[in-house]
Amino acid sequence: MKRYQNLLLVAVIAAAVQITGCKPKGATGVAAGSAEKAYVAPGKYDEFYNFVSGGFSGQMSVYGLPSGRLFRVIPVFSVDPEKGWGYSEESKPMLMTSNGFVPWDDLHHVSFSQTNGEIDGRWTFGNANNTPRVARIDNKTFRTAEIIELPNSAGNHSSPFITENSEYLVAGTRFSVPVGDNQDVPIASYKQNFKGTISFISIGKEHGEMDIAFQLLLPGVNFDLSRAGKGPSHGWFFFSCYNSEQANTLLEVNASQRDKDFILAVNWKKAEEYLKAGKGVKKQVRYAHNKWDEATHTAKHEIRTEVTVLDPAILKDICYFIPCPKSPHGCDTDPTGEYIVGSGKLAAVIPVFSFSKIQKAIADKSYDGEYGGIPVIKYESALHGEVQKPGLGPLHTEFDANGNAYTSFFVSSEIVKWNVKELKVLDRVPTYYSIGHLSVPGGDTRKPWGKYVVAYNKITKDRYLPTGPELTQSAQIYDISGDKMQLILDFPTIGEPHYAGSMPASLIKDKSLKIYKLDQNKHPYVTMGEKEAKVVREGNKVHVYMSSIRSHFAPDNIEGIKLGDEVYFHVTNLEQDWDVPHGFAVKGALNAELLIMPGETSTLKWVPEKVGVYPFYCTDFCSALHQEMQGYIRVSPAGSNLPLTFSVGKQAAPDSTKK
Ligand code: RUQ
Ligand code: CUA
Repeated sequence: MKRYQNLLLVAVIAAAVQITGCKPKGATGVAAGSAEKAYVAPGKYDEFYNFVSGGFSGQMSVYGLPSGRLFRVIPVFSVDPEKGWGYSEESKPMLMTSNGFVPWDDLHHVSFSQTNGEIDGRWTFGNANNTPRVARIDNKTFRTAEIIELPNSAGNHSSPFITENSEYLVAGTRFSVPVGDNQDVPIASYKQNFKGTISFISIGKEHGEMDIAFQLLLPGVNFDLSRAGKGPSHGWFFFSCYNSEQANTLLEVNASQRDKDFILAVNWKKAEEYLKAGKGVKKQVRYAHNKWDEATHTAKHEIRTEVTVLDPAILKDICYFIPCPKSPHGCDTDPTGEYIVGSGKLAAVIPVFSFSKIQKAIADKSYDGEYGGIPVIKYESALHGEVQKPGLGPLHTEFDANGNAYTSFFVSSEIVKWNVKELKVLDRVPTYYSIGHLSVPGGDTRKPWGKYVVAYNKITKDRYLPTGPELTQSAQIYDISGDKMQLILDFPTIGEPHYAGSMPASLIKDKSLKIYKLDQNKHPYVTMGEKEAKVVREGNKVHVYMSSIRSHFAPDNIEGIKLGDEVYFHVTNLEQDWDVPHGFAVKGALNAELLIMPGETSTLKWVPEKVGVYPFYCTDFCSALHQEMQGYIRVSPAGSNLPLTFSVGKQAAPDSTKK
């Protein structure tokens, strides 16, 4: 009977999910007069930077809050022809993996570096959900500075969550897979052969360099989301897991059987001790580590071959499972670090666990047996309490500084505010529609700034002008400064937003880089000034040392290229002024443009396939005479003996056409 009820609940919720939830009808949701709270006058700055994941676009976008104005799309895991990311010779290595060049991924979560549990503004991290990787973005340049791949992992979803002094980022695998030497096993042998792993990525104190410190080998469940402990729970990590049924097919039914799945509590300080004591096992693997070098304006790609694995089924006091109703998604720790909120997608309550009770349960061995060799703490022994009747389909929870939690409900399309200690629902507002994540500035840290909660919605039917079969995804900003949440603005987003984070503009704004200093440019093919511009042939490789400055290239006439040549345009932007990039594009190139920042060198590879004279030009409207910023390159037949020549400002004599 119980099982039948479960199936019924699943069916009801699945049906509700398909019709995209209970849509609030009619109203725009904005009360008169409240929209001006989102108004930032022309020429004025926003109060917060909002970094938003781009989902299946693979990128991250940066908006202002509360205006919702889009400032920048940062290319991370996907090629971006607008900025030449993944097209320039310098940036191609950033997208290399152990599988080769991967031009796309699925970025779900963002995370900021922290010091003492507060956002410090230095770096932003993002996860690749498909080919498991984590990226670090330098907040000074708004550019992806480093990408590390994760071996023994398949689908890096519970990532990249961070500890309160940026000791580690975690990356838990969504899909369990066979790991180890023999991976050619029947899918039906899931229960015997499939394993999940969680990677702990260390972050260099000064420069943020990422390295895989260790991995935990875990039962074959799906790890979904995660949060680090804070304050008293610093040293611990909490992960939601579903599919504790270990189904290998039709998960929508087969992974919804059990009444409770788990939250996994990980004592990473303990793991560190075991690591020091030499209890880790070194495994031979292959994974990419790619890093951008600011001096050479070039990425380096390397393959690393070793990782250390700890087995918590043997090293008993690293991991503990806590039962959590039902297919939990979000797993969020409150600012005090005492409370851990599990959000079961199919659960009728929100369970709140207590860190101190978890510690006591472990001390008292208040267990309900084991799962995959890991102790299972009794539900009641870990539980602080349950929020009753909160809504349908809880997904994620963020916090303000006053002891309140804000939980998103996908199925009932709403945000519900409740008090963490008392577990009382205080307020609810509709979202338009089917909210996924939500975000309060600093709402996942020890110091939330409160003020707003931003909803990231999956569906926007009827909110925007139609654009064919697909409509924009969107964000909605709610003012949470009063007792009642108040919708103040909708704005469309790029890709599908999953998680996002915000921080006060003051943490980044004055440190933001304005130019790259030309005299510090260590690119091997830099052109320091126009006099150094030249073209050099090395066999069939032709290196063009080109400079760009308002409003010409040097050289801008090149002859003596032959079919079969590979031409490398190394373009240095000589400008030393803020916001004066130059672009570079060649007719017919099987490539994107370059967009070269002041003081930077970028390289476009071009293999001409037809004889002719090809124009190239600057693509970025840089000056009044931008339209004049152009040149020609002549390509002759393979056997031609035309010498290689180049020039700028050499105007042909009136009669030169006669020769
Ligand atoms: S998820 S909409 Cu990929 Cu973070 Cu919950
Ligand atoms: Cu340089 Cu337009």
